Amino acid sequence: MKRMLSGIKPTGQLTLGNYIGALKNFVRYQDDYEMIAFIANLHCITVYQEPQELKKNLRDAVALYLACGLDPKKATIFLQTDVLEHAQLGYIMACNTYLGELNRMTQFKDKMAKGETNLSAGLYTYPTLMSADILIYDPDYVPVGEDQKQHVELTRDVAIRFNHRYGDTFKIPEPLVQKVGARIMSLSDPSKKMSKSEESNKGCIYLLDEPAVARKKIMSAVTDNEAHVAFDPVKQPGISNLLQIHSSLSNEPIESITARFEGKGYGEFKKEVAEVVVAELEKIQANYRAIIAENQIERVLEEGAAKARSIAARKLNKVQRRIGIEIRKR
Ligand code: AQP
Repeated sequence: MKRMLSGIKPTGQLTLGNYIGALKNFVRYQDDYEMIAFIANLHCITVYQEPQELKKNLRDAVALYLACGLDPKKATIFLQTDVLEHAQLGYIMACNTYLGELNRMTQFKDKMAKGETNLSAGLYTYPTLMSADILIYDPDYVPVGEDQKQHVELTRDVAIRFNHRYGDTFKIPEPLVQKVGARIMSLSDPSKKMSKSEESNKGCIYLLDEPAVARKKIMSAVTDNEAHVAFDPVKQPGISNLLQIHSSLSNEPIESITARFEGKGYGEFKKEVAEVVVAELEKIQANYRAIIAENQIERVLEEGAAKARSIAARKLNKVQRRIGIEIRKR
């Protein structure tokens, strides 16, 4: 069975973007692939997080993984910090990544361009830890949203370089970016990605938003003056974003939705998008409440970490022997 790996960093509450771009696919893939799905808590602290809030977000993220349908019997679910090998391989990856490569990463460049000050060194080097997160498990595929594709490409480059220097050690993973929903945009500014840490939360739907709140955000979504429901991300980015959200959740092709709304107004269209989103949120939230009540989180994380550790420890040992820093045979 081919292996697939992905993670989410709960720097806030998980969003509809995380669900459509990542989680929903993890659930679909877990039947056909050996799925490794971790919570990237080390990546969270590249930007300051209030500790109590972070703890809550981490617990909620695990509960939401399960609530969205990840099954711990099929998928390996764990916290990154429970497998210390990630950080150690991260350092080794940093030693095999060039500054020029990190300088080209658009996520960091965007933050610099916005004039953000006091950016941490961890934020700059986080693609090297991400390479370790991936390569330590030898996955065949890494499903990601559009914004993370560049980091998986860097991972491939570093793995190829490492294999060339030290001999065949890592499998070269493929990024998997879906066609619809790879980049869900903010509802209040459709030129920006829907992000957990968006300043105003009007543009972002959180998976734990009250249905009425989510409905209101969709009804207030920024659109345009074209007055017809069409998929045109350049001229009609807001409507196109709503079409992507609808289609990803309802599985109805975008052309079929636009055909049904021929000659109808945006209000009617938004109402239907809101219904589709709210129905999905209600399902997820009912599961979430049951998972919290059943206290499943600790057990799931413990079992997942044990499975992940056994793979990661073997790989780290192999890497360290290859590069000459390990002198004991294990
Ligand atoms: N808006 C989105 N559309 C589609 N996919 C998305 N993903 C995130 N936002 C969208 C995908 O979800 C996975 C986990 O991402 P992440 O939360 O670890 O990191 P991120 O992409 O940096 O998310 P945020 O919300 O934008 O975080 P902040 O605000 O902290 O920077 C990835 O596969 C990602 O592509």
